[in-house]
Amino acid sequence: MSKPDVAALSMDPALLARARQSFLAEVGTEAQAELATRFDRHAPRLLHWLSKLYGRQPMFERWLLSLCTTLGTLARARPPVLCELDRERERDPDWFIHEKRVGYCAYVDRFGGDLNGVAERVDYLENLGVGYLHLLPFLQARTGDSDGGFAVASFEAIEPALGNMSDLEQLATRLRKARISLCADLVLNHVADEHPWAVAAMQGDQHYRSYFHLFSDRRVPNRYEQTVAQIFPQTAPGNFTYNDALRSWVWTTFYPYQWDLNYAYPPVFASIAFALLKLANRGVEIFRLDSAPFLWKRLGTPCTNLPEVHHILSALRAIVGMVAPGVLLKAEAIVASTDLLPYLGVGETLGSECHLAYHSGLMAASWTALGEGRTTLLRQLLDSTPTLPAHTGWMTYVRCHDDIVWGVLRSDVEAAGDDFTQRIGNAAAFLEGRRPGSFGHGVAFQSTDGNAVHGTNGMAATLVGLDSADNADALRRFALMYGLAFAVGTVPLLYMGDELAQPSNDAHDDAGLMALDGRWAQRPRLDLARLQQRFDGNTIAGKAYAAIKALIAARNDASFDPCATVETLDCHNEALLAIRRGERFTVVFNFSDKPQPVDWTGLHAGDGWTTLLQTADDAAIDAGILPAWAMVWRKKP
Ligand code: OTU
Repeated sequence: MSKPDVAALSMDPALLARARQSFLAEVGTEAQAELATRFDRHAPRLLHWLSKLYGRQPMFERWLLSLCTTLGTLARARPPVLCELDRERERDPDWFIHEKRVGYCAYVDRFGGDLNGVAERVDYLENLGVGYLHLLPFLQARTGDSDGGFAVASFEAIEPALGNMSDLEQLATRLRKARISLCADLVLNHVADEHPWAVAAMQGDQHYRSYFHLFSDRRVPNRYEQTVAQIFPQTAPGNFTYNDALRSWVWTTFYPYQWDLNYAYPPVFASIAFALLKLANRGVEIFRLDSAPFLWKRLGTPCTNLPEVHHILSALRAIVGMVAPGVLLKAEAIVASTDLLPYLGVGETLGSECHLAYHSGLMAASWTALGEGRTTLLRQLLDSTPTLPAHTGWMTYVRCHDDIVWGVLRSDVEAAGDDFTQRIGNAAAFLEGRRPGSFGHGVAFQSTDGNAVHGTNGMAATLVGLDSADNADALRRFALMYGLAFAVGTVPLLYMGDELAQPSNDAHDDAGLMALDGRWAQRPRLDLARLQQRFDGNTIAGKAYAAIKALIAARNDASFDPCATVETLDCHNEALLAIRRGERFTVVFNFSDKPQPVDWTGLHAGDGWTTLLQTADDAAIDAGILPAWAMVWRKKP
């Protein structure tokens, strides 16, 4: 697939020439050629989208030129080692795909205490086989509740309890030596009410008041509320919060202390772009664009996934291409599958949006399959997942710090002709231990009404029942869920503690947090006792650790082609899911509680194929039987 023709982009050539001058001003002759090439490659797209978004604003040209001047300054400030990385990755833009990197996601404090503590655990990650570390928000957060750091009070400082900027740089360097890319959250939809922009707005500064969506009375908010969904309907109902100092209602999609930024005001875009690039210059290699779907609002719409969101992301991508081309952008868009692909760039933003996106629908469908004991929805999801645009990939995962957001499946369930609340409500209730035969001990999130489905909380081990029973079935369910993520993802993501089968959080000192926000159930501290047990095959931790290591090893086998498209195969059995990835790699998963026959020849993975990984005894497999919740990875040598 080719990039959209630069000539087809609309912008004023005279303005482009002046922007080029601003960008290249004061660049030494040495760097000039390289930066000029990057400008010529990416700036037409930047100007195209920015003109579209902001071209009608007064002073647009002056703003744009000053933006380009600052981008030039940030490009010049980029440290030489990172410039080298940029060049390498420009030569090989698919590096993150064919290097078969496995991700790991953790809170800084819960994993290592602080940034230096994380640095001390780099060996652990290296030995595990991780090539990508996503640290949840570590920038300075507001005091008191901060939504786990997602209420950012400063983009320029580290949360004091976690360290400082120099610790961050050292950690990034240490990670890079181990070939682990550091991924950081860029919370770009909102800032904390303590952020200097919010404080200035409260002091009446007109410029900063424009950073937010403010309404003097309820008339307009009421109209928005008719079409905008609620993320935390119980703990933070509504999307607007009245603030006395502002004498206005302020848009707060999430918690009342998280103020949505107004991207219709150009300086917001510039401020966020600079924040991103400054962190990139400290060594952050990947940005998780938190809550990306919410960046643009329009009356009468759900105010998610609007076209302008994609224009903003495409403009950010162009900026990254100009200043820090080694950096990857990852969309956190927990949306219906049909709305998801555009985040990887399709149509007018083809090849120029995010490099990676979470496949949240697949994650939720895999839990549905486990809850239902059948794979129909999962297969439907996989079959309807469009082919990835070139140079992009899916992040696949089993659990994360958030709940399993069931709503992402609504349109798929309805397309299957089923009632969403009934079908998904049943699967969720099963995983939450509320159905006969349940093995899971998850907890419903944001819905006390037993008939409503919103989200489910819990660590993977707890949801598969590996918390209460050290049994082979539970372990197979655990491996099955991770097996799916590892078999179908471009970059599969491990969630901290899962490699040791840590159950949901039951720490007494977290009780307050959990009462406030149930998602803390899946945010335990790293269990050091389990960490010690990881090589002991007689412990649950040791078994889980071995299972994860085996998955990483199997992905590294030559038969596993990360560039190949995943296709499902027909098993004529709803309990099973079979996938093929390229010519040499096939996996069959049994999501049911009963053994199922498998016809390897019928799946064209019989003669001449060997087993790469299995979670059942040879005897059963040789007899053509896949035990309950087992999987077999086959390869053609
Ligand atoms: C993201 O969440 C983060 O992952 C959450 O931890 C934050 O609370 C939230 O943003 C606000 O910063 O925005 O696009 O439970 O999955 O809110 C989806 C719902 C998000 C989360 C959802 C998600």
